[in-house]
Amino acid sequence: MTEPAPDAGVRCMLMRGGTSKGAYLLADDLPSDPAERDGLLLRVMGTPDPRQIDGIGGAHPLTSKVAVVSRSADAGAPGGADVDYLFLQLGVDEPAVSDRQNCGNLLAGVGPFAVERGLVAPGDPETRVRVRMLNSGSVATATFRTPGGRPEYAGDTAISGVPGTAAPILLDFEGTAGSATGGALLPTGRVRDVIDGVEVTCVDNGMPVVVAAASDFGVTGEEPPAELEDRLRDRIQSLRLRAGELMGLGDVAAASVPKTTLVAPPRAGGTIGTRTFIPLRAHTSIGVLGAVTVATAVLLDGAVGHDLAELPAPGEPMGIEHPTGRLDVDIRLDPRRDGAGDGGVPRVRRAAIVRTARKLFDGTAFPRPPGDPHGS
Ligand code: NQM
Repeated sequence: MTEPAPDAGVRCMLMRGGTSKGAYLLADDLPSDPAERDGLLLRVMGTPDPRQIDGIGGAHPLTSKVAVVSRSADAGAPGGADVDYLFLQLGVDEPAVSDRQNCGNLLAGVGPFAVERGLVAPGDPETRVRVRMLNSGSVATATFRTPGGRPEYAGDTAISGVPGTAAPILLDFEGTAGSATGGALLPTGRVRDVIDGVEVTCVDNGMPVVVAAASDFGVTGEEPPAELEDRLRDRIQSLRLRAGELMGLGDVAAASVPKTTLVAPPRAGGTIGTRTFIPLRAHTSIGVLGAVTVATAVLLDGAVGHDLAELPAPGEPMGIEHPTGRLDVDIRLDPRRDGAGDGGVPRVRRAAIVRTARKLFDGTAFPRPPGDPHGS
């Protein structure tokens, strides 16, 4: 579309997706030029400003997110997708927009949003939507309730980090290995590396993550996120800058990836304890694909975290403990191995997770005017 008049506003739905919150927009309602689009979105969110007081952002990376959705060109074709989903991570106090990562939490809202906007025909009582995650090219199938052809948000599924309950949304991922790192589950080619004297596993099964033991940072891994953020910021930054190079991501100083997850033995009956940095703010829970990736890592012989984990019985989900509870991930690895590395890397056969999402507001978002000295 052509750039709207500055005060015209843009059609926008605010949704909670999993444990995140973001603005969902149709690609057709946005400028087609990426720089114009990003400038508009920054002004809608109220970035840059630590409080995002003049926009709809929630003053944290987990609430400064955008989903741009459109009908897929190959909708209806065998192996095609129904809708394309571009995830954009917007900075809070920095005027940054990054498309270098997926977001499995916002993904939870994409299916219902696509039905709300008429991009896909709903089923009754449920709808399956194949979503192409444009950030990585991989596809996820979302299955959710649509009784009478309308998305149902109320339900009795609880997810840690969100008060109350809502309707379940099953997310089934395909082809997540090496999402941002050229297709390799272990992008450095090794199951362990040493960075700044600390043993790490650099892994990408949907999200590039550096996995390290909390004990190697002098913490238990049970500390509140804000405390870890203050104590470890400089060490985490140094670690991820070097890891970014080793993972083939180049200079990641201004990028939102790789994330870092400190792992510790589980304390609440789960598989592994985690504290995650995105990339420097501490996550209040853990990202969806972040959790899928960490779960995959701890299944690998020799990976950091493998010896700390209490692995579930075959067929049972893995419980990834985090600061506000636990996220269950169903991961199946194929015992056939391919690629180089320490003994070869198993293939990922299945990764699935249950989330919830909720429509919060639908209407018109009014951006700050362009040319604002604080905006872009
Ligand atoms: O890992 C946070 C989130 C995320 C991303 C982040 C996510 C994922 O919790 O799939 O969902 O890692 O920046 O929304």
